Amino acid sequence: MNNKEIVRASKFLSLVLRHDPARAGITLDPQGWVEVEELLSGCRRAGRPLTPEGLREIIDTNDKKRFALSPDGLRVRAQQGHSVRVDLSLEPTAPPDRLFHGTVGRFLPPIRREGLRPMNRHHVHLSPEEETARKVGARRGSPVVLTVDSARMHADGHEFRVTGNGVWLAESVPPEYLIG
Ligand code: HQG
Repeated sequence: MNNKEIVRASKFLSLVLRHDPARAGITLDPQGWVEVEELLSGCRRAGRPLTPEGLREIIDTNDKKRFALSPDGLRVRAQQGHSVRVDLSLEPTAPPDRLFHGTVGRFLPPIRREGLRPMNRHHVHLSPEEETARKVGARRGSPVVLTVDSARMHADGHEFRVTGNGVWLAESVPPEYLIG
């Protein structure tokens, strides 16, 4: 596949593995997994055919490692970003002292008021590097990076989890933990 085809197929996979499995006529198990064969036949039925090699290429080359194969190689899931309810079985983990969230200026008034909320996802997404957060914010306009005092949040009993591709998740970030 060329780069354009890979990006296009990867977007379709994000859609079915995170948000709308019915689009490919598949169902995800409670942990978000689907059999590779079921996914590939679903993609074919949906008019978006994908070979096993193509799927492998997407999993291996994806810039954010969005998808993961099960250890036995038979199942695949999205590593994060779901809007359908899934239990990724991630253990609470102590975060780095600071985490970053990228957003845009127009969201700042409600964020300052009520903190960061998961909106349509299940968690607030945070990153350990400022640069990554800047890119996340830039998807929506001129980016604003917020710094989260994750050390203090954690000390106060808030749980953090980290996905297989290094995204830190929190249920919310109350406004008092936003610095700067
Ligand atoms: C904002 C992509 C108003 C929040 C990225 C964000 C990321 C509030 C938007 C991942 C708010 C939600 C997640 C509040 C938060 N009032 N707005 N109280 N609290 N917001 O897309 O973090 O490419 O659900 O700042 O790279 O932008 O999909 O979250 O702007 O890792 O793999 O509400 O998605 O990854 O937007 O992005 P999103 P996000 P993938």
